[in-house]
Amino acid sequence: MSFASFYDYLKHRNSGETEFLQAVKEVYETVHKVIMKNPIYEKHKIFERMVEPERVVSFRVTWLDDAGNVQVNRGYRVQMNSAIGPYKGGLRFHPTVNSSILKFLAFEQIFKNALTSIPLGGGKGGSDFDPKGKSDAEVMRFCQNFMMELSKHIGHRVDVPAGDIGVGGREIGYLFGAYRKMENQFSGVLTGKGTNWGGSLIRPEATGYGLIYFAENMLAEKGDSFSAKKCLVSGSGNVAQFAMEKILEYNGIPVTASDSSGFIYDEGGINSEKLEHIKYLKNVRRGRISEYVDKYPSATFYPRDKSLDHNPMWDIKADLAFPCATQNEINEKDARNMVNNGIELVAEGANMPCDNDAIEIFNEAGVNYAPGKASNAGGVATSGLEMVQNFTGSHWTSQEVDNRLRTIMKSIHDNCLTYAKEYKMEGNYQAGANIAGFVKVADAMVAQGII
Ligand code: NDP
Ligand code: 2IT
Repeated sequence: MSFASFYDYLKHRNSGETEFLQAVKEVYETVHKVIMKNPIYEKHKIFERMVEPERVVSFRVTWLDDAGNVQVNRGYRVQMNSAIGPYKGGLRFHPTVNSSILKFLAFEQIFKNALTSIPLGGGKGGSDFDPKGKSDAEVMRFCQNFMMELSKHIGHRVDVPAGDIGVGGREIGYLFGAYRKMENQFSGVLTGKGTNWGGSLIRPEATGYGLIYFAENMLAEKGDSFSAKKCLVSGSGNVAQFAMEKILEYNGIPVTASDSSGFIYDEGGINSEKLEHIKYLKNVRRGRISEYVDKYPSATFYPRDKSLDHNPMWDIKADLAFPCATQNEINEKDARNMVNNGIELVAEGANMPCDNDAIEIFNEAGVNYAPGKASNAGGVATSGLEMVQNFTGSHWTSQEVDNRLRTIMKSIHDNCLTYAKEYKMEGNYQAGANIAGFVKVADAMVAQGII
């Protein structure tokens, strides 16, 4: 099928699902020539099958708020592809969650998980529930009611959810407690668990650390390093915090952090002490990044201005950029600003933070660009290591897990370059990641027949 007719077919079947269509288009543009070269993929309709979830469940979640009012939310699990392993992927609790967002995330997860070299299929789930401003008791009641339905569809050999935006250690605890009680079973059904009840050391750090290990490999490839490099980081949650921690360890200088209300710019650099304060603000107080300037008045807070067609944070002159908040946070205009300011490298901590126009601009300008499917895969890879520890009843040291994470990130990096070279797109991590992930899953689907 030609690209144009495939895209028409896709739009017709998934009308209005803009994020899902965007994610599929991005992959299809790079794997199209692989499909053309291998008629077996076309014959088996591999790509048409990959864009059709194996199963989607959508369910009502009813819970009582602290005032005794009944609240109704919608829960989902998208089980996208299990050709190479059980469904695996996070749960997102955010008011913007809908079927398009979760299908895009589950679709990307197929290729990301294939890159980790651990046998994991692709899935994603979540709810339009907003944990912001809710008490611990409200979050607990929501999680218990969410799990009442989700538990029917998951299992440690079937589908293993984890965290994502709005789902961290607290939520995983409540979800795991509810599952254990309902199923009368202590199993590795979720990852990101506490370390004294089946969790892996380094899982909380893994996405951010893995991102910086990946970027370090990209820089090393060009004979460069993090030393004294000014870094733009967006977000201030799990991924952003541990990315900044590792940047500091490598002597880079993070100068920004953000949340949905705006960003802070600290020209002098966010050092370890300041980063500890961000962790306290976001994890303990569950406050806003704007409060950073109360303690460090030499920094500036810029409130989010929705009337602008770009984000001024990406217009700050810097060497490296790590978008770690959410999808579509870098558009064409932002990318142009970054290129004009001489940005050297952009590595995605978030999923799909750069839109397709922005990626094109980076590629044309020769910016060293890493797609999230490769550069943020350290989180799910370490979830895979947590599953291995749960299956074998072992508990590895931080050093052991961290060493494995480093090795995995290096091998994903090298694998991207190998595949990019094979398909004559040397140095293109985007093409390399998509093709490497695609080929692995496609071959498994062919081998397993028409199902
Ligand atoms: P967190 O909930 O810990 O943090 C999310 C951060 O992004 C917060 O600072 C949040 O601000 C900000 N944010 C969320 N939505 C928006 C928005 N619409 N506009 C601006 N800022 C926003 O989530 P994570 O750090 O875990 O996830 C960040 C990204 O990384 C996501 O894209 C996620 O899919 C991806 N990812 C996460 C992995 C993990 O292991 N956790 C693994 C791989 C990828 P606020 O506090 O205002 O909501
Ligand atoms: O986007 C992601 O890879 C995650 N949110 C982590 C998924 C996982 O299963 O650890």
